[in-house]
Amino acid sequence: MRNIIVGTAGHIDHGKTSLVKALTGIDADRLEEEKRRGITIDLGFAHLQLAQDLRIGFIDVPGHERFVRNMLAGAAGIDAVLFVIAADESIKPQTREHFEICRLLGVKTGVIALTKADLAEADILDLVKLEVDEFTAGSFLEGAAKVAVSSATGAGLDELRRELERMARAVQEKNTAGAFRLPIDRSFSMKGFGTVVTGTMISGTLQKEQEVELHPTGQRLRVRGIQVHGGAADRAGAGQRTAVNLAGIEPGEISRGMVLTGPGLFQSVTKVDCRLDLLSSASSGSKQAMKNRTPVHFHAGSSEVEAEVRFLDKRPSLEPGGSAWARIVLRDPVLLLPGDRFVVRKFSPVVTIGGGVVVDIGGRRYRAGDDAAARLAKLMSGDLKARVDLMVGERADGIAESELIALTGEIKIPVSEAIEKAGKWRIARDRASELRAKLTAEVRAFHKANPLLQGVQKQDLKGRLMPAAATEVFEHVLAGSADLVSDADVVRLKTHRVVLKQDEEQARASMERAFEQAGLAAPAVAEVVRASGVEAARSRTILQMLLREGRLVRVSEELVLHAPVLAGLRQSLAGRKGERFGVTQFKEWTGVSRKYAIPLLEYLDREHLTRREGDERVVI
Ligand SMILES: Nc1nc2c(ncn2[C@@H]2O[C@H](COP(=O)(O)OP(=O)(O)O)[C@@H](O)[C@H]2O)c(=O)[nH]1
Ligand SMILES: [Mg+2]
Repeated sequence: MRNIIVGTAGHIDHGKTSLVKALTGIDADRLEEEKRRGITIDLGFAHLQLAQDLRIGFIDVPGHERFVRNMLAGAAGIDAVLFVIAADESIKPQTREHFEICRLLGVKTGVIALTKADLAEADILDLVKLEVDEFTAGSFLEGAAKVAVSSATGAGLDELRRELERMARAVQEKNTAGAFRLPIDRSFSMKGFGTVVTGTMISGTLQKEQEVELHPTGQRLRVRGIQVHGGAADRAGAGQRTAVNLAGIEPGEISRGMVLTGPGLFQSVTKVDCRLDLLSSASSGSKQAMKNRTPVHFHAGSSEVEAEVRFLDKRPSLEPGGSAWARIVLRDPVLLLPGDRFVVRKFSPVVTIGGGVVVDIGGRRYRAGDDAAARLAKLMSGDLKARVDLMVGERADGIAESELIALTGEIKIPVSEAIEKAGKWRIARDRASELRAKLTAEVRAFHKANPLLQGVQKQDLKGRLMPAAATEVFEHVLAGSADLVSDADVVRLKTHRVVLKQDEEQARASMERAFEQAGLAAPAVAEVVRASGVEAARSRTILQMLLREGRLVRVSEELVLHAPVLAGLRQSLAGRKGERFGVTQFKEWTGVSRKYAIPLLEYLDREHLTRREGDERVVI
């Protein structure tokens, strides 16, 4: 099933609502006040099954200049426009304003309905057609079908349906495979259901019972039920008008402009870097250049928020008809993603003056000398891979995949030659190489300063060169090094061997001999260090080496034994399996004093060679 959203547009009283009713049988003026006053105030909705595999959802918008903000909330989600111009009135102010809004929002196609054809003579109709051609020349509506219709007589409706179908089959559908996103345009309470919100699903799919996140509040909510174009459904997809019954929230807590997404993916932002286009003075009626820090009303999706425009290309102002790179600072956070279109309106009088496309939501802090314009131009024109490459390249310690998803709005982050994958992180290949070179240099310097040590403690190394990096990234960079190896917590050069100088070799031999000759009645460590023949620091390092290599074994804080001596003790115990003995007996067997016997026995217990049972022990 193809689902296409078509919005009406055009001046008030030109017959938009009547035409939607004539096409669908549905009166989109749903409010009591609308019916009483006979004008559209807020968005209305209708749908039309044009063919078995093609459904159009209509969003009927108000034409009155006072309700353009409501029109904007609906127009943001449309795929195509049903552009309404009354044959007896031709082009009027909101014809122009709605047309400009459609352009700014990036609407790509449409059908032009010349309504109230029953009220216009043939020659007038021809004149209007000429005016419309001139008006739409060079725009997305150039060459669009123009159909003269009358909702009063039904004339032209069949042709209009055919043109709508042709257009709906040609237009690109919304992406159901993308990240789920539903800008909310209504929230109300329904008897027996509770809170219901509606909106045009602009991307992805939604399942019943799924968890969703409400933006900008961040609340996690459960989808209790779904309706698509008025009928209950288990799921809804991009391009469908969707009503969602939400558990766990009051309707008053939700308002137009909020957005539902999948949980934990995105964040609302207050800083939006964008390409801003100002309308020409002819189409905006505004002859003034826009100054830096101009306050505006910012409209995107179904949201509207006060904002301030700050130029990023160092210009003092922007002339009507011009374009600039700008950061728009929003008074309240809004869920926006790159590629989203927006419209800005002036404060007073409130008229549409421009709009554009969101390029970056990262809120990067540009420094003096940064070329923000060049960076944004790259982000705007690049494909996803190029954009990801740029974003990863900007992070010295790499960037989490989840952040790339949040910054791009894309669930599948592509891999590229320029990037290394480090678990759930990405880091630029160049940067990883640079870090590896730095790590190698650091470890080499360490070896030079500490020739008797095996290597650098891993945590020290990270602290020195990649203090803010995720462990995953550090480990990845380390593992990818051709020169470094890490044994447990120590990192060393692959080529590093501890080489002793002659006096150190002698000290090593004499220390080992001291322990060997003393047997179980081992000498005090401090005494051996002192008698080694080299100064204490080196001597202690040599002792560490002997321990690390297993030539010596630390039995307790004070007691270090020569390994073969300890092996001998193990062997003699092996011949006494099952025997019970006391401390006195152990002293007799081994010939050591109590001072040695106690730590030795505790060591044997720990090693599971003996088991303590009251005052006695059993050889296991
Ligand atoms: N004669 C005639 N009147 C129409 C036609 N379409 C709409 N109208 C009338 O024009 C007025 C405005 O129509 P409406 O659909 O509310 O205009 P909207 O403001 O663009 O939605 C209403 O009184 C309609 O009855 C038409 O094709 N022929
Ligand atoms: Mg209307």
